[in-house]
Amino acid sequence: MTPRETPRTLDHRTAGEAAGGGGGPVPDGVDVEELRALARSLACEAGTLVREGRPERVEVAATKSSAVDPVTAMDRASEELLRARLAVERPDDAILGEEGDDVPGTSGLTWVLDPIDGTVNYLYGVASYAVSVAVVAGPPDPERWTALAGCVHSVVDGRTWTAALGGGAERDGRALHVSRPASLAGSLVGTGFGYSAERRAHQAQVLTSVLPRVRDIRRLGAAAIDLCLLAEGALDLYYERGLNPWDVGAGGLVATEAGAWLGGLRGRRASSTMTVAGAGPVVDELVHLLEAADADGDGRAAPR
Ligand code: LIP
Repeated sequence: MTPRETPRTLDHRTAGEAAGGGGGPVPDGVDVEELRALARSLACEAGTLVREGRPERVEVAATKSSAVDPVTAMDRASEELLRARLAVERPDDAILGEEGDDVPGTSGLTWVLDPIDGTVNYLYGVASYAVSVAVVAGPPDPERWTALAGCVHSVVDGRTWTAALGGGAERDGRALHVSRPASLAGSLVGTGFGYSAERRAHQAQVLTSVLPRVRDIRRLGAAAIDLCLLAEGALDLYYERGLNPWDVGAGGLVATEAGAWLGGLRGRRASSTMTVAGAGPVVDELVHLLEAADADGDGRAAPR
C-alpha cells in the first residue's frame, strides 16, 4: 500500500456511538422500546395509505432542489398522517419532516419523518420505497443528535425494520447483524446519486475510483432501505453524499444497532457531506478510498 493509503484505524467506538445512536445518554423517563413500537405503528399505518392509495399513473405535484427532485401528493398525504398522529400521541415532541414545516417541542425529543423515501422509485413504480420514522434527542442534526428509536417500512412488500438505542435491530422479528466481508474487493456496496447534475458528475468521478476496488455496486434508490439491507447483510458497505436527516434517521440506527460503524470522512460523523456505513476493517478501507477520491468535495479539487 502506498503511504497515501496507509490505513489509520477508525475510532469505531467514537464514530459508531457518535453517529447512529449518538452515544449520548437516553433522556430520563424515555422508554426507547415504547418509542420503537410507536415508530413501527406510525410507519406501517402511513405505509398502508401509500400502498393502497397509489394511483395507476403518479403525477409530480411539484419539484424541490432541482427539476428532477419530485414531490407527489402522496408524499404530502403520508406526512400529514404522521404529523396528525404525533400531535395526538406525542404533543410535546418536535417534528422535522421532509415535506412540511418544522414543529417546535418542549420535550427535547424530535420525530424525523420521511413520508416516502425513494420518491422517484414511487413515481416510476420501482418497488423500492419506504416510510421512515425516527425519534432523536438533542439537536435534530445527524452530526449532533442521539437517535433513540426508528422504523423503516418497505411499502410494496411490507418488510419492516426497527431499532431502539441499546435494544438491537430487527426485521419482522429476526435480530439483525451486519456482514463482515473479508475484503473490500469482495464487498457489495450500496450508493446513490444526487438531484443536481453537477453533483452526479462528481459522484460518477468518485465511482471510477470505487468500482474497480469492490465486488459491485447497487443503486437501489432509497437510502433508508439501503441502510437496513446493510444491517441484515444484504449489502456489505454503503456510502452516499448529500443525504438529508430524514433519509438516515431510522436506517442509520438500524445499521448501528446491527453492529455497523456509521460515520463520515476525515473523522466526522455522518452528515449530508458524507454518510458511510459498514463493519471494520473493510469500512476503514472504503473511508480511505473515498477520502483519496475527494468524495466529500465538489469535484473542483485535484484528487489527492
Ligand atoms: C432519496 C434517497 C436516495 C438518494 C436520492 C434521494 P428521497 O431520498 O433516499 O438515497 O440517492 O437522491 O435523496 O428524495 O426519495 O426522499
